Amino acid sequence: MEEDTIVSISTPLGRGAIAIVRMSGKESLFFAQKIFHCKNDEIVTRFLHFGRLELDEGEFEECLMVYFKAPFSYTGEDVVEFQIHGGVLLAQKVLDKILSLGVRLAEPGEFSKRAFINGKITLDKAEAIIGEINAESEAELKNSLSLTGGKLTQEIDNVQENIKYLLAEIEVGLDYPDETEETQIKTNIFEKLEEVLSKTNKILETAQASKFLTNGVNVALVGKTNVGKSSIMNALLGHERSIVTDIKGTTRDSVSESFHFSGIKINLIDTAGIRQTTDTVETLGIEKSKKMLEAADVVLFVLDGSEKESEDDKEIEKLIKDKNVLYIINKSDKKRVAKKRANEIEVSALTGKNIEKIKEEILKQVKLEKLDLNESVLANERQTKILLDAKDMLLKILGSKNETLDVFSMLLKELWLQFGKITGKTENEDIIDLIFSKFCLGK
Ligand SMILES: Nc1nc2c(ncn2[C@@H]2O[C@H](COP(=O)(O)OP(=O)(O)OP(=O)(O)O)[C@@H](O)[C@H]2O)c(=O)[nH]1
Ligand SMILES: [Mg+2]
Repeated sequence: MEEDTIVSISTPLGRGAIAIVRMSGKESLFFAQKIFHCKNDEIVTRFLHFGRLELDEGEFEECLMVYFKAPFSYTGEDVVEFQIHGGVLLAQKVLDKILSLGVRLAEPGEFSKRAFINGKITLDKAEAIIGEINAESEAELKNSLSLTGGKLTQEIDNVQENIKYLLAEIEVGLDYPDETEETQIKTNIFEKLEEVLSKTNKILETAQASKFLTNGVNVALVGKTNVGKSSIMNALLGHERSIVTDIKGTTRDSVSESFHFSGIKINLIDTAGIRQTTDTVETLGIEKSKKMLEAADVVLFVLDGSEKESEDDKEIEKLIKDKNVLYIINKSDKKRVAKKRANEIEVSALTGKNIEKIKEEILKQVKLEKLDLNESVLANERQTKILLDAKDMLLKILGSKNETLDVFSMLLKELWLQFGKITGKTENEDIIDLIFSKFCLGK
């Protein structure tokens, strides 16, 4: 249990009807009673008490106070919450008063860190809470919620359990060294490890989807000048974000804006039309367009359907050959001259034809259209990295069939620890600190 008592304002700073100032630690009640007084000063755990909070000399705030006695609180420690009237100044004043008693200001995420240390939440649940606090779009929120549901914890616990079972089996084998038995044990180990590998791969597959749910899908509009990239950007957004003219080279810098479709955030980037030019500013813009391409999850390659394809188009096609590309054949209100493409959508920014279809196709490209959030086990970036490393370790073990049981025992212990990094069941200080520093203050 941590020694000192911490405090912070737990509600968002801004105007609201109420604000909550929260303390956690062994001496929470002791400090609270120095400044808060209610009828008979009798404090009962988990009851709301109406009373007066002493601020400056002769100045009071009438408020509600609740005391959660350890271990029945969010952090697992003694917790006191003051529910005061809203407003930044008042909350700050209460906070200052408590700090002046010798209570320490909580670091970002410290309440949740203590909850984790005291076994109230698992590490992946804590991360999911960070996600909920920061969730922007609906899908992102669902993603966090499914993580809080603890599905990942369940899966990882399961994997760790399997590995532990194998370790036990090896121990028995070491006690009775017999040639045939050793071969038997090894066969069994490899069989089980193959299962662990396929489970790991399954979780990793959903991890990609998870990244899109959290950060959105990056979509770049590219193409030569005047094909209608900016017009399509505006049509997708439903308002005039990017400047449109019939002059070639109108867009000189990248323009970005996000919108939501089917609960997924789509980050659109309109880029400068790519062509051979001697204009310095335009050249810089074109360079930037090429960079934007790298970060794009989906490329919308815009072509003017009323024109024959040019050299510029061919150049662009080379640039995007490794990308996830949708061919957008624009100006379908005019006579079609451009050749047919396999993965094309005929659209018109002018009439709005098939603009909604582009949105649907984007989700299809990143395989999000069929994603069942209730079924998936999702993982965030940190967890994905751990899983990828675990997968490497697994492949290495599976590739070294001739090692002795002693060596396997050691490798499996390492593997067990590796999986444990996801849920925190390894007690590694570093990961814990890293995760909790991402929390916002007061959570
Ligand atoms: N007929 C027709 N004209 C269009 C359509 N979409 C765009 N245009 C016209 O094509 C011209 C160029 O449009 P922009 O959206 O500025 O093209 P851009 O690709 O962004 O051009 P740059 O920024 O110069 O690379 C404008 O005059 C638009 O009005 C369409 O679907 N049909
Ligand atoms: Mg433009």
